[in-house]
Amino acid sequence: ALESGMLFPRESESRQIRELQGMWNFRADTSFDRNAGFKDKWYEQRLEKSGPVIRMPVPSSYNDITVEQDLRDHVGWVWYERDFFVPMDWVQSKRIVLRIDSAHYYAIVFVNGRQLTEHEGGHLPFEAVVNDFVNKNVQNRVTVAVNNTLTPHTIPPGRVTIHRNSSLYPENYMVQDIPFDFFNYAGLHRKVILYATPKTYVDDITVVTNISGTYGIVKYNVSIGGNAPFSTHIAVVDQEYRTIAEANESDGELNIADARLWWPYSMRQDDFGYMYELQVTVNSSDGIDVYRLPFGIRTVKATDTQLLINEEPFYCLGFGRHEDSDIRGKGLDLPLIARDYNLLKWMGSNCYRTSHYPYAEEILDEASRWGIVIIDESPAASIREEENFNDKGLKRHLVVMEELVRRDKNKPCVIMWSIANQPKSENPKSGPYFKNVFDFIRALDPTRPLTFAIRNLNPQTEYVAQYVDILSLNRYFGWYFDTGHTEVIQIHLSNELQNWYNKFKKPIIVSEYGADAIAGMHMLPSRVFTEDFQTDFLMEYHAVFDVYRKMFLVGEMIWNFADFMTKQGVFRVGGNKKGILTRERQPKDAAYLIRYRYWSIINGT
Ligand code: GCB
Repeated sequence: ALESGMLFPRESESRQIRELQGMWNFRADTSFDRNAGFKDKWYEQRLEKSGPVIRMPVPSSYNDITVEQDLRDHVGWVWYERDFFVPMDWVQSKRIVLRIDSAHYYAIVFVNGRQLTEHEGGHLPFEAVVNDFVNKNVQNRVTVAVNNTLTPHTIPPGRVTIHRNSSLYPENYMVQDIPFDFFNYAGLHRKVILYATPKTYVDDITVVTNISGTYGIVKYNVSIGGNAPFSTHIAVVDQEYRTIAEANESDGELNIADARLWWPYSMRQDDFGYMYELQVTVNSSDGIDVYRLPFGIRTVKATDTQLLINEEPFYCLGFGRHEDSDIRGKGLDLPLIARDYNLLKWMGSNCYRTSHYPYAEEILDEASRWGIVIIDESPAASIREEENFNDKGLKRHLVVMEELVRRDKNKPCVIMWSIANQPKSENPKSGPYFKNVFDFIRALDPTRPLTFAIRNLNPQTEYVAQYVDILSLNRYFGWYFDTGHTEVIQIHLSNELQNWYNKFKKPIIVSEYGADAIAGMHMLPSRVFTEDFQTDFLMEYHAVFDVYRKMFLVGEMIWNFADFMTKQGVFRVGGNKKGILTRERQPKDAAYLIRYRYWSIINGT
């Protein structure tokens, strides 16, 4: 089990934050064995003493910042470094933490030349206390080595091939093969933060809510870190800053009279995304620590035909998405986040899946406020090879699930966990492997339904679907099958929905369906890759959805919200073009179709 909490750093009267964003020094290790940085101890002195450095913005992927193909396609370690200062009063009395919100894929962190911590896996945060590492009166140096290498036992899996045939390839020629359809962007993708708390502090909070009549029931558990004896005070505060319930126990239940529930905006256009705060105060000889956790009161349940939020049926009008944009790759970008939510709302989308990895907390916290529902997916994309299904990979998968639940458990927008995308679930080995993952996550969080995105077309040879609460099907009739033939989509899709429902008797979300369209390309009658075809294609699916959403279909998600970058390949013209928006977030024709459809369904017209 994980040793501590991972509360999102929030400022309060007892907590201070210094963000270490900006231009860092950067050097890719292009040495023959990709190991010069460790052999020559680049972290022991300034990085520029080791050789030439360039300037690199944090947060951002490093791949598309320069004009060098070598850096875009680099495999192995890169090194980041910058100076920072620690406020004097922090050094005297505070617990000082260095936190990295995402470093893809493997990271080792040094402070003033000494190793502070290491972490495996992008997309999820890690942190360490730095009090014993920092200097009081002079500047400090943080050095982060990040390695993007994926193996058959990383989550997600991948493989590095070294070509040995020196008559065809340069010596030690390395390429990274990735089995998933998005570019393996790397680097310090999200914030690097230095923050301070009292030495006895709020370490973790878990909130689980329920509804009884007009009451909201708030079960909470607080864990405290540090050594001093302490007392706690818990308060539920509403959006007008009124305290509406209080307690002194660190573990308990509070009843909220006339509770305002957290609703998706599509279900309550006048009262959505309502957030309370659990204000936790710890009082000890180390001082007072205050942490305010935003939460919402809501329930989620799957029946055998429906997905219920607050006991009312919810229908997902959504998308698969990516953290992806021009230049910054997967780098956190607030203007982009805001633009995306404005576009989602413009189209009437009430829901999306964080395909194919956990998104930044800044993104999810906006979803909670916008009343948009999230299916929170793990980074386990494309576990498809024989050698992925073994104990090493499984162990890693469980750690990732635990880190994901620890980070996102209190977010009201998250209504479901997606354990994986498109594993080879027709391989008998996937059965026991995934049973482990499902059992594990159900024990961690019994309050949310579970799913994974299914590529297998045959429910008769399916080994994992039996463990889910909701079936998520990724389907490409008319695109990867019967390419260009929109006229067969309806037959294929209805058969498919019936077959899967009949076998498993569980609600279904079509979690992917979509067609590439090059923005601006038109042909009538339509052909693949035109905007016309994308629109025709979607309409065929919608005709079927409109029949089954009155039965057991609980959601539809277009692949994809926006065009995104992939590895190079003969099927990918400058990336995957299945977006109904361009990568620059401007609409293709299909966006207007979706806007009309989603809002008509929301408004019941
Ligand atoms: C899928 C994958 C997604 C791909 C998509 C496609 O099934 O889940 O990652 O991008 O198909 O466009 O091929």
